[in-house]
Formats: sequence, structure tokens, C-alpha cells
Amino acid sequence: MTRFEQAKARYAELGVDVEKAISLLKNTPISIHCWQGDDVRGFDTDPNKPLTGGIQTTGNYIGRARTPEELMADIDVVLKLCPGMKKMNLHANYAIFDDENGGWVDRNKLEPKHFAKWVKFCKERGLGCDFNPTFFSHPMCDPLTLSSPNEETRKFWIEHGKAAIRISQYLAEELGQPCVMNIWTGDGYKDIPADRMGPRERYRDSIDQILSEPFDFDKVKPCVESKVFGIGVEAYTVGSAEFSLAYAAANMDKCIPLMDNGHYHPTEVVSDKIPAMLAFFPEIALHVTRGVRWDSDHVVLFDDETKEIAKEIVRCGGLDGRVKIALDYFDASINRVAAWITGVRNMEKALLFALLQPTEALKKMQDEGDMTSLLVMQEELKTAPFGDVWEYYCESEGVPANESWLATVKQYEADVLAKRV
Ligand code: RNT
Ligand code: ZN
Repeated sequence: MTRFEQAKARYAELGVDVEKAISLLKNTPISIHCWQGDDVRGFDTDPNKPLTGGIQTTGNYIGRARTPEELMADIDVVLKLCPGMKKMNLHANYAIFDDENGGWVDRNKLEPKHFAKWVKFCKERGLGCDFNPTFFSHPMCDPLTLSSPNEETRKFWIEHGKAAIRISQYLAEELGQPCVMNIWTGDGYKDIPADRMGPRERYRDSIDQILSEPFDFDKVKPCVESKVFGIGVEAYTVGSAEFSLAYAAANMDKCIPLMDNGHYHPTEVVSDKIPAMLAFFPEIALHVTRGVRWDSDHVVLFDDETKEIAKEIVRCGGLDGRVKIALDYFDASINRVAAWITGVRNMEKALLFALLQPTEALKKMQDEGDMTSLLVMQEELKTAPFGDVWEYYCESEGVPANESWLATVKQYEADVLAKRV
């Protein structure tokens, strides 16, 4: 018997069908954020300008992608070394301008044609694509955007949001998969505001206006992402948890909530929020990330909360499309491609780990009040032969089953990344 066959037999004893788990995982899309490759800079403004909106990449590792071609080449390395079904996730500032499409335009004038090269990239690789309007790192941030008291600023950003709806519809139609379009702004104040309500009323009105742009809700899934605070925006965030959740709840016919697990108070967990939200919302979206003290965007690990998030997605039937899974982290202090791959592989691992739980049997223990068995089983399951199933899954997907992928990335660093000077 191979190690996989032994593992399969052990899981069968536990009441888990390993083959079924693997086939479910193979069909679960994970949305891969393009912004890990270039420190969230994009191609539409001066690449040396600072990142704004309360987010930051730290580190200066060699090899940042500087052009669409470089970024696409890096993404190809990620795709090649990670198992499972992937989707792309683009930000509007990754528009590609060239002579053929008329050159640079500002964000309020973006059109589908500025993403045609990304559509080609996705088609060639059989990927769907998600999208994000970019409300940061731009001269029109005053520093507020959709909640600005300056009507000219607000109009610009509403136009940008509407353009993003049209682009999302185009991506969905071209690629034949729904496009999740996430609205996040870093709007807020460093210190105590005199008016907390005004910015929120303007924010609500701005999102209303953006969502008044016609779109097909089966194809475009607009989301609102909340946040607790950002760097330089410590005292007040316009799009707080209550604001965003209430907005989504009040607009269920055209909007879904997005939870980023780096955006809550340290003792709050998104894993517990998933079933709470699914009790009301037909669909929800996630940014899976890792918060560390002030930062909400460290590389995703195979850690307890990532596993718990994956378990809730699986247990709540989220794999049937109800839960849209995207990744969101950016680390410039280590090889960016290795950072990317680590997070994607860990999300896949967490989902596989969740799919290898005997959920029905565990639920039965809970419902029968046998909390002793539940505790014991949950602990024993932690050392079941998960690694052997993971290796088999990777091999069946044609990707490295273990740390050997790192050698490929090191070679790519020597051949390609190190030459980007
Ligand atoms: C920032 C939010 C947001 C961004 C991306 C780049 O705190 O999480 O989702 O990370 O849009
Ligand atoms: Zn996020």
C-alpha cells in the first residue's frame, strides 16, 4: 500500500471519503490577487509614489514586477506551483495602456479595452476574473474618496466605481464566470472627527450611485468590504463593520458583504462570522489574509484561524459558490513569488484539511450533547495523515507535493527577478 492508500483507509475509518474531498477541492476557485507581485503599485500612476489608503507594503526585496509582462510572468510561476482551481483578481490600477487602446486615461475614464490583455491572459489559462475599483494611491484622494465633502472629488470616484461595474460585466461575459467586484476605500481620519455621520451618509450615497449603473447581478457581484482602522486612519473608518454590513443587508438585491479577516478587533474571528452571515445572505465574499499587530496583510499561513475559516466554508456549504474565496496580502520583504505561492498553497491546504473532517459525525456528537467525544475527536483529527493526502492531491494536480517548489522559485529569482534592476 502506498502512503496515500494507507491514509485513505485511515480516513475511511473516520467516515471520510478522501476522493470526494479531493474532487470538491479541485472545483473550488481561489481568487489570486494580482497585487502581491508589485507591492500594490499598478501601472496607472507614478510607480514611485507612496501607497495610500491606510495600507502599506514593507520591505525592499529584489524583483518587484514593473510591467504587465513581468507581473504576468510571475503569476504564471504561481499558477504552475499551486494546486487547485484559480481565478484572477485585478485592481483597476492594473489597467494596461498602449498605443492600440489610445494610451493612458484617468481612473474615471477606464474602459473594458484597458483590460483586454488581462482577458487574453485569463482565457489562455482558463481562468475567471474578479475586479476591484482602486480608491487609493491617486492624486484625487483628498485624502477621502467616496465620502469626501468635496463634490468634485466624490464625483470622480463615483465615476470610477461605475466604470468598474462596466469592466466587471465585461470580464464576466468574456470569461463566462461571475466577477466579484469589491468596493473598499481607506476613507477615515487619523484623529477624532467632529462629524462621523456626514461621511457615512456621503459614502452610502456614493455606493448607491455606483450600483445604479446597470449590471446583471448573476454576473457581477458587487461587495462592500469593511475595516476597523488603517495606518494614519486610526481614529475613524467610514466603511466600518456596521456600516458595510448594514449596507449589504439593505441592498441584498445588488450587493454582498465582504469580510477580510485582517479587518476586525484582535479577538474577533471571521470563522465565526461566516455562519452568522450565511444565515441571512445567499452569498458572501472573503479576503483571506493574516493580521499581525498593526498590519492586516501578512502572508496566509496554515494556521488555526485559516483552518477554522476553511472549516466553516466547508461546513456551511460554502463550496457550492455561496462563499467567494479571495486572498489579500502583500509582503515585499521576502521573495514576492514565494510569498504568493505560500499563501495560495496554504489556503488549499486549509480547505483540504476541512474537507477531511468527518463533519456529519462531529455534528452528531454536538447535537447529542456529547461534548467529550467532540473535543477528543477534534484533537485526534489534528494528527490524522493529512500530509499524505495533500501530497497525493498536489501530484494529481501536476504540482510539487512538498518544499521542492522553492527550488523552482529560487531559480526564477536568479534567472529573472534578480535582473530587474
Ligand atoms: C485593505 C483592504 C483591501 C486591499 C486591496 C488592495 O485593507 O484589505 O482589500 O488590501 O484592495
Ligand atoms: Zn482586503
